[in-house]
Amino acid sequence: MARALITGITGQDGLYLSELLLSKGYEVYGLIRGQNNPKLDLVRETVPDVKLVTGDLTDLSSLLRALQVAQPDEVYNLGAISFVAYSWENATLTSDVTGKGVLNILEAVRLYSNDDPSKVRFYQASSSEMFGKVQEVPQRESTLLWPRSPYGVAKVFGHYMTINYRESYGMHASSGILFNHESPRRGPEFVTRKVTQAVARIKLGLQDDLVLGNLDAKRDWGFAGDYVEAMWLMLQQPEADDYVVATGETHSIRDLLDHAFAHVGIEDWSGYVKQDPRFMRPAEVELLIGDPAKAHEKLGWERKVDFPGLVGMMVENDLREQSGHAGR
Ligand code: NAP
Ligand code: F7E
Repeated sequence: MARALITGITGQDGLYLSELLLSKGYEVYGLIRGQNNPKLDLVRETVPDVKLVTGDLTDLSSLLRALQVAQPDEVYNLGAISFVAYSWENATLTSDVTGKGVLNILEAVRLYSNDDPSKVRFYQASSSEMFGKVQEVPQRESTLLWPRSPYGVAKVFGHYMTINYRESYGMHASSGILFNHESPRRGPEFVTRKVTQAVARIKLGLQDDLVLGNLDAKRDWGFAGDYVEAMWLMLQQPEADDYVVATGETHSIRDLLDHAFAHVGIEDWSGYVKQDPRFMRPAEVELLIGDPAKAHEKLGWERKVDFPGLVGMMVENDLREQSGHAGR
């Protein structure tokens, strides 16, 4: 039975990846941080077969201990401070966790493997935020990186550190440059979930309006359940490599609003949406659109859920969740 250790087990991707690996017969270990993590119950309910080990990406010896307990064949490093807007207010912490945390786990894997590069395969959760002020459209593996936030800068450090461990120690270390991926499990601080939750609440009469920042930014949005399959596929390849995972389509926040409101029968959302500079970013990533050709050709990866399907799935989920509140 293959064994995997996942950092970021309490997050959106950690839950989907756990489900995928369990369905393939893996023994799955999840790294969980904190003395009394508020998401512990969620993980236990969603993926009861995952075994939890305590640890933190900023604490190298806790990572070594977790590796000794899990004895993994594959390590998926999904743990990070992942909210871009928050990263300006907490730049040092973001650098420590999202950047230096990658070095800590790579070093822990190297020490645990006793310099045997065939012992553990490693996945790093890199991000399209590394492209930032994009230097090429669409963005591919070779596109010059130009990050625009402390989060993006920290991810660039982790990306190059992953490549460096592959080149220096022969480690099977792959970096997945994933574009935005969303789901009903997405945190409510991200724009897709903020919109679908608000649309459901407006439809149910629980909320009057929705306050957002920049409506003109464009993102390449896919479904998280599809993207974790690409992570797994990367670690099944004979050679480690870097891959863009994206849909190849881009949509503005306005398009997202069109689809989400239309799903509940509201064609003109202008009276419900307000803008506030509080939600504008000091440096915006205006346009992201990825070229997933390499992932298609080498991994055989294809997305299954399209943009209208994704938005519809999220609105339906939020209508179900919020109708509980409406009934009270
Ligand atoms: P998420 O829902 O925000 O989850 C982040 C996870 O990181 C949580 O489990 C969190 O645990 C954990 N974490 C935070 N600080 C940690 C620390 N000091 N030590 C160990 N774990 C820590 O993120 P996601 O959407 O699932 O994304 C997974 C990964 O992919 C992240 O690295 C993210 O940056 C990257 N990524 C995401 C996207 C996307 O669109 N979703 C795109 C590209 C890359 P707690 O519950 O303890 O806070
Ligand atoms: O913002 C705009 C905002 O916070 C998307 C993370 O998973 O994907 C995610 O990062 C866009 C930006 O995601 C609001 O200015 C407008 O242009 O949903 P987001 P993100 O910053 O793209 C990447 C790939 C990651 O790696 C990250 O970890 O939406 N926007 N108004 C808003 N965004 C938010 N959050 N809230 C608003 O009110």
